[in-house]
Amino acid sequence: MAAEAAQPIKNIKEIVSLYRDLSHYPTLYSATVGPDVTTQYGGKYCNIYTEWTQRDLDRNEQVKFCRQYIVFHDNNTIVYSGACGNSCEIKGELLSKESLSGSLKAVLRDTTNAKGESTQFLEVWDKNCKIKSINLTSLDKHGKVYEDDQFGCLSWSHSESHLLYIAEKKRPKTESFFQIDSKNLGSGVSDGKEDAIPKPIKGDQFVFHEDWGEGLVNKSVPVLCVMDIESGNISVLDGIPEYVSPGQAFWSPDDTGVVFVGWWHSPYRLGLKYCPNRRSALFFVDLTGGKCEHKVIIVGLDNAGKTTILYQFLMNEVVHTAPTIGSNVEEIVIRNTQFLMWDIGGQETLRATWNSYYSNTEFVILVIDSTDRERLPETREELYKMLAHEELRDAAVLVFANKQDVKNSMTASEISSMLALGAIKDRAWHIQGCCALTGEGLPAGLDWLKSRVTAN
Ligand SMILES: Nc1nc2c(ncn2[C@@H]2O[C@H](COP(=O)(O)OP(=O)(O)OP(=O)(O)O)[C@@H](O)[C@H]2O)c(=O)[nH]1
Ligand SMILES: [Mg+2]
Repeated sequence: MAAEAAQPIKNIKEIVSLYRDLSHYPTLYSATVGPDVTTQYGGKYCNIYTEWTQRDLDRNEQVKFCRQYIVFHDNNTIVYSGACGNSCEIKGELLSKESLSGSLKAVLRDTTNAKGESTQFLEVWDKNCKIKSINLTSLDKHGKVYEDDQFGCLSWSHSESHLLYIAEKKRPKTESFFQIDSKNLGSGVSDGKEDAIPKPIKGDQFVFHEDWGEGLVNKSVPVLCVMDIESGNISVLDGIPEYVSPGQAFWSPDDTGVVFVGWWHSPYRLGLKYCPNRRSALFFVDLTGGKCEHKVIIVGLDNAGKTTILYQFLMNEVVHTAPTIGSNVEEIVIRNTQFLMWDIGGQETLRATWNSYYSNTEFVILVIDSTDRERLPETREELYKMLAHEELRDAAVLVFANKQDVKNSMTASEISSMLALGAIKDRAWHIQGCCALTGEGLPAGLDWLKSRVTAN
């Protein structure tokens, strides 16, 4: 045989026949091992689902088919294994994925509707039937789903209630400058949802959108999409940096977030396929609270101006205050950074409760009535008690020397030395003179907070 093989085949018929024979050998495309099932007699078995591709010379197509196997075992040895039934061709499936327990299967299917337009469906199957079928094209939350190996994915959440996939970002519709009637375009938008259709952008119909090219033509701005299987709701995740294209996403172990690979666009997209050593990194999207918040507590003796300061931050105006019993909490956003600020009542009897606010605190704002010389030692005592507290070990301290508008009030540097702030070496601190009534000095304090967040 070896000696014969060395002879080149010259007869074309023989070559055709050999090629036809060889084309019958399929290539394994994917395999999924199902969960172990214990039978009532104690034996165990599992299913293996496999997908194969094969050249169909008569149709001039690459066809895909599936084959299932069953494996009986006793944990150590295989008792029996064999194919279950015959192979069966798979058509129209762009992606498919079994859930972790093996009880459900998600399929992304491409079909052609009556008008000849391609339509994508996301389907969920169980052992018996198709239990969900969602027309992604008519929902119009995003463009085509990515089915490629580079970016594409179809990931089940551990709870098996959500699916994650990548799709092209939805683009606003465009039309020519000469388009007269922008309505009644018959653009294939079904279901008569006319209320919220955005107006097409005039003159943008030829705008070039750089794509990833090669095998990734028309893949330009991928977005992460999550489908809630129960409700059929689809959400496009935000919070992904604009300078990367996300792909190959999967769920974190507790389903509280999503991990993905992000590929940098710069200097240009084209070339990823044949130049795969492009800049990329792993990213994590936290789905619990959405954005990250920094916890701040505002403390100080009663009448120092804490509540007045909090509402100056929030509304830029002076509110009428009464002594705070308990606390006020507000979310303050400083140039895209969220701070959750807790203003806590400062009366003596309330100070014992301060420590119940300490956990996860990143910043302590200590407000001082700069006119109240007598009680500065009391403030100092409270400050050092706080700094010694374990839960505030990593917290930075911002001191507001408030009521600078009042004549003869102590200056920030006087207060700084009387509080011995210079002795604080284990954390960042800053003192800022201010007047809560006019707001003077408050932005400078906030800038310092923001700068500490960036520094960390
Ligand atoms: N002159 C002057 N008065 C101020 C200033 N800031 C606050 N005040 C006044 O001081 C008083 C006490 O202000 P609050 O903000 O209620 O004080 P607090 O620190 O929240 O007090 P507790 O809730 O009891 O802890 C109010 O009458 C404010 O109008 C300031 O910068 N200058
Ligand atoms: Mg108050």
